[in-house]
Amino acid sequence: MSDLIDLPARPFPAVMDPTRTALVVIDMQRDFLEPGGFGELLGNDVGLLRTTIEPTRSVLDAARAAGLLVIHTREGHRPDLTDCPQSKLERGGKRFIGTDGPMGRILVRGESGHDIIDELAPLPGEPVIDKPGKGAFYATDLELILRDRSIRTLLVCGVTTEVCVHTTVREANDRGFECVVLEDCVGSYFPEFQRVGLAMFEAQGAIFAWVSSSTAVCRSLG
Ligand code: C5J
Repeated sequence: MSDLIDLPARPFPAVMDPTRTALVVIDMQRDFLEPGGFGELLGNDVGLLRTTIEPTRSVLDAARAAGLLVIHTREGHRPDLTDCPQSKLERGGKRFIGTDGPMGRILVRGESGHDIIDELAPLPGEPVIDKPGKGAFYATDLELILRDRSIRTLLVCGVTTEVCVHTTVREANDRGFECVVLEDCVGSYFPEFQRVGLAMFEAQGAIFAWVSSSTAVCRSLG
């Protein structure tokens, strides 16, 4: 039996077993966090997402030191774009995915922009899930990897709060995983979406997630 942790969280503490907890870091890719990528081409200020880097780095360090399973995800597509639906390619009447940018072809696997930012680079042995959709469970082997390790709880960091983080947490919750979203480690290009996105997780008695912070996780794991 391992020791359970009462992680300070909203709307009430989240009980987690560290041996059955994974840290999932969603889409901390250059294409979302650095100038010239997909996020900026869509008209967004990437600076709003970059505040998540330092706290996520602290959580990564704490999770690695505590021996938690650490999983990274990347949103992107095959070079021939056969896994990118036309509807996604031409959303909003503009086409960015697959076109050339300063960091290579936008959201295409193997290109520099598609990769995870240096500050949060995966260590050898940490699974990296390449996902064609917004949710990390859709068309990936994430669930298989989590079930194989008997994981129950996911600590969730990443971008963007209202898109890939929300979609992934909803998918995880429906599969029976308990999700704790770390509020300073998830980011949105829209402050209003960040505020409401976080409120939605914890509403109605943690309807599909708890909300905690990097400090709470680092203290609890430490
Ligand atoms: C978006 C993501 N926002 N990772 N992707 O298109 O949230």
